[in-house]
Amino acid sequence: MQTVQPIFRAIVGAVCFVGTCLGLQSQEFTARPLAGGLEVPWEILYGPDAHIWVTERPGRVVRIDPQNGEVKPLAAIDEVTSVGESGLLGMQVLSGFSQDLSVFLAYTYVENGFELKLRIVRYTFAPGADGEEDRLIDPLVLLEDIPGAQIHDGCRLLLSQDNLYLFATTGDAGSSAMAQNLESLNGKTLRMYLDGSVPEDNPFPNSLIWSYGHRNAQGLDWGPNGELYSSEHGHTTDDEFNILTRGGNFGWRDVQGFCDEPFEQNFCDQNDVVEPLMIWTPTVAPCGITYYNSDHLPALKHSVIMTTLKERRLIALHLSDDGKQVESTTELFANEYGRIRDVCVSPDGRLFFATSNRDGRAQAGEAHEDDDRIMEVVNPTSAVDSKEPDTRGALSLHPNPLVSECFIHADTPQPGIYTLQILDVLGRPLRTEKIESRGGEINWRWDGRDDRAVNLPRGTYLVVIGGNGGRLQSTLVKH
Ligand SMILES: [Ca+2]
Ligand SMILES: [Ca+2]
Ligand SMILES: [Ca+2]
Repeated sequence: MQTVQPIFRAIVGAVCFVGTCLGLQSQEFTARPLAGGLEVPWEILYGPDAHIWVTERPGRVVRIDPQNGEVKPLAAIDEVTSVGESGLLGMQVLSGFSQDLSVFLAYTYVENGFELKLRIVRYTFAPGADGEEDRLIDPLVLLEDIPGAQIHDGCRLLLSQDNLYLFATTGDAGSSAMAQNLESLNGKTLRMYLDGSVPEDNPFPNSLIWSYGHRNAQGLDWGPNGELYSSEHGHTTDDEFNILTRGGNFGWRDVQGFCDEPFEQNFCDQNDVVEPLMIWTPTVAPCGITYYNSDHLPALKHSVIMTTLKERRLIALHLSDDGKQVESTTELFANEYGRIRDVCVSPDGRLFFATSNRDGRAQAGEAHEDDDRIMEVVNPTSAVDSKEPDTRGALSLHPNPLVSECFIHADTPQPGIYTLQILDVLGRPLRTEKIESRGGEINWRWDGRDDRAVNLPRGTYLVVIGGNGGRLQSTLVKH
């Protein structure tokens, strides 16, 4: 059994139990609507095309321009059956830069007229030529026939950090005994190759199961040191925040939350149950999560942002330096926007969340005419105001798109040394330069290469210039 520091448990459990969590005040933050008129946006993620990709539970995929909120339909998946909590759920987008985009979708469908099942499919993104619409084509079924239900279908998807594996959470589909049954794929975290086959180094031979003993996990993201964080719905008590470990037994249905009841202790000792980092009783209904580590919203740096449906707020879980514990929490937007389903972060640290007021669970009067919405978190104390990025007119890139080189010009109010970085779409620095501002200007020619002088493939990049209290940024496309 993995243990949790008893003192930590008492502090966090007790303090959050009465709703007065440690940490920062939520009044610092406001939110602005980016796009509305959606229908139960379930997954939102920041795509390699610098758009927010959205699944809507009835079966649609749309993309949203984060600059102006324009909603661009991409696909309607006819096979989706959406009843209760089921429908089109998780999504991941894999950018191969010089290759096609792969789009992974998880959804429920009906077989034999009445059997609800879960399927994971990989599509190819086909850019529209000559004014045609972009499309998703060539569906390849990676996994199907997982028993579904109107409740507890999972299914959050997450690519591994090396883009070799796909992780998926499955719910117990209302059959709680399945969670401890290693012959069943319900109530599990699954790990597969990108063609759906079983990795040889999975913990159980010839099985997609990565971890088990889950009730219905709907949040999944990577931490700073490769931790696989997950949020999970509890029954009437014990919503959980976990670090998923290879082959780990997370207890459901025999154990809820910590191994702290006499009837749980025996099972925990015999089954090496992994305890959560944190629990919520009464339950909050946790859903999508994302690890946040940007200076754009400095008060949220190095935290996991967790959405909640029932509690209708975001909860920032501030992590210890090693990412292995939650040290304090900040609650944002309590009851201001209704049910909150998912979050995503742009490479430059803009934080977006999706409301879920049309999911059939909202209270009377809670679903407004323009629900559901994508909102952006705005921190008035932040140096960069999301409504009016200070990039316009101050940073120019020419030509953009570039083929071989690009001239980067910036007006800098302060003299001094600045750091110029070329980042990939995941925010990873590829090229870093220290540049002096002369006469209030920076001029630099980028040759399309990274720090190792390797010519970078075509794709979307981010140019960021920071220093002396300012920050400029802009998106650059390399052809
Ligand atoms: Ca997300
Ligand atoms: Ca558990
Ligand atoms: Ca317990």
